[in-house]
Amino acid sequence: MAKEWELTTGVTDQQVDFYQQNGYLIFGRIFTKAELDRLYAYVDQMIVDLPENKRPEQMDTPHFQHPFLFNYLAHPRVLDVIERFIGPDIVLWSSHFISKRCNDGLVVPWHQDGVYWGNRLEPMDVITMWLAVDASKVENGCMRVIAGSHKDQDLRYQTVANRSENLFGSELVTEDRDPSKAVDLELAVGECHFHEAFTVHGSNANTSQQRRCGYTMRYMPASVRCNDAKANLSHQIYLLRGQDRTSGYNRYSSVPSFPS
Ligand SMILES: O=C(O)CCC(=O)C(=O)O
Repeated sequence: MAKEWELTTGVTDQQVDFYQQNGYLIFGRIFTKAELDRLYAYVDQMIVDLPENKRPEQMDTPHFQHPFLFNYLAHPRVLDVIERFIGPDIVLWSSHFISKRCNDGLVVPWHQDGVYWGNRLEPMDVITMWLAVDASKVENGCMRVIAGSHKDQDLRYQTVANRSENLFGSELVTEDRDPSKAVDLELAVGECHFHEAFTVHGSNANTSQQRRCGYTMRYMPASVRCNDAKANLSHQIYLLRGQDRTSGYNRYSSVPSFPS
């Protein structure tokens, strides 16, 4: 019989400890089935509406154009969980749908988000919640992590060999990752996992008949300074809970009104 749709609400001290030690954590469901079904239908339509030259792995910062997504990004149940990891002052850094079509979904090369983001954030302290809009399994290219790798911030990168098969253009060099510590983060639909800004992670191509769509929801403590405004980058960040702790350095956008 199929497992019931149960919500995981509290975060135990053991889970926080596991996350801190390993740089990732497989969690349960934070959204109800009705909530997830609504998101599923919404992102399905977004994919249908994509321009021909845009792949469904590339739906970066969709919340800038789709306030509806704040139903999920700013949901009190999500923020209660995030608060256990980063404290009560919570900023939305970014979000990204990475949907891999069946049979031709791209590889996500091994990388650390914090290296890609460079000096845009100081200190680099971001937690990503990865929400399974579809079931995410080895066969359809679930996310993989190298356990404990978040403690390594001096790893080396190279240009990927086959750019058209990869979502990003650079990847960790082979010598700087330990495949014996790779963990496949399989999830049922609606479940989520978390990873830290320097956790080495990636995912294989989707060679199965099942789509693999995940929603990355990224948060940072309000003490992290965002240098985007100084660098004339237009990326928007939102203070979702608590207070600014950068003495006014950060510029926050107002959370848009969104349909409940
Ligand atoms: O969806 C994936 O396979 C990779 C996700 C990722 O790179 C991220 O969440 O930072």
